[in-house]
Amino acid sequence: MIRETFVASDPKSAYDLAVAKYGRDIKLLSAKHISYDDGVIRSEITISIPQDVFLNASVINQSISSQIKSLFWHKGISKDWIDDILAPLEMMNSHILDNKEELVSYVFEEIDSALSIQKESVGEPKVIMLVGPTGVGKTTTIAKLSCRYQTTDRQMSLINLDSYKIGAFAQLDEYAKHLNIDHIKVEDIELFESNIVESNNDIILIDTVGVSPYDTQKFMKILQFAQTKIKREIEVHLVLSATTNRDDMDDTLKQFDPLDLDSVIFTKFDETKHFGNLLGFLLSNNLPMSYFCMGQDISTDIQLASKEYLLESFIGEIDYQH
Ligand SMILES: Nc1nc2c(ncn2[C@@H]2O[C@H](COP(=O)(O)OP(=O)(O)OP(=O)(O)O)[C@@H](O)[C@H]2O)c(=O)[nH]1
Ligand SMILES: [Mg+2]
Repeated sequence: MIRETFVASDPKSAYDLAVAKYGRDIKLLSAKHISYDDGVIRSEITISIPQDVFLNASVINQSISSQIKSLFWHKGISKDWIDDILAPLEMMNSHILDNKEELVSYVFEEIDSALSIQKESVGEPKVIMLVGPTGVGKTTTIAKLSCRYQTTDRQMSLINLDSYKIGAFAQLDEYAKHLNIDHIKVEDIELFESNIVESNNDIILIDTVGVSPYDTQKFMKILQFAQTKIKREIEVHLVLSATTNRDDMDDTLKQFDPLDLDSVIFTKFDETKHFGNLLGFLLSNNLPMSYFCMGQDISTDIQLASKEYLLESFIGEIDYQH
């Protein structure tokens, strides 16, 4: 039980104040008249409030901006980020802070301008390496990108650096044969470099072994490949599943950050309806996103990352009317 004291000119008025704040589920514990320093005698009552009633009332009595802040925190946007974007409004004591609807649209506009997209240049030569934890869909996404880039006249080939997982080569080779693209397995760094440097292919896609955020040994091997000193620049994209929780996304990023990541590709959009974690992750880490994948079909289930798509999916999660 939580206790609170109310003061008014008479006991009934003091009790009415308590009811106005907490409703009728309160219990009167004591009532007394007290002579105050200004010489006036007032009535002071003490009530007890059930915990759930107290918590509900605290939410209702919060300022609109606190309510909206906690709404976004609960959906995965970090406290620091939301505090920072509301700080200028609070400093100006802006009227936007008094209107839930306006405040929510303000936050959405800020999210929209903070997100960044890595532009796709389909027709340009490039070397792309996908990295990420196990099972997030790296190999499937390599196949999806091959399909996508096949629409250009560029020559393309695949390099497979996954010599760890049994059947890894066969998995990608199946797609490569289907798409009629060269596919080789490479284990040492010299062969890797010469393959890229001597290749006549404009587009080279590199698949890698899945690395848990805590497996330093496997990560060091990928780092060696990603940081080879060859003339052609290697774009490195981190692949994450949209279903991953925020702490694991953060640990994964910590692991892969030394690779100087170009963007994040999110897979398995079709397996979740909750995008707050993902959005909070992007906002806090200032990372561009490049593609969204939403299924297992390599010819259809990939699209360019889109702020609108993400925000429209997220907006449904923000119920600010209650
Ligand atoms: N629902 C859904 N499944 C996906 C998506 N992308 C990949 N998958 C599935 O996820 C599973 C793992 O995909 P892989 O491409 O083998 O994942 P990986 O990251 O290469 O895995 P490792 O090489 O073992 O680290 C397969 O069953 C894929 O069909 C997606 O966008 N949506
Ligand atoms: Mg794989």
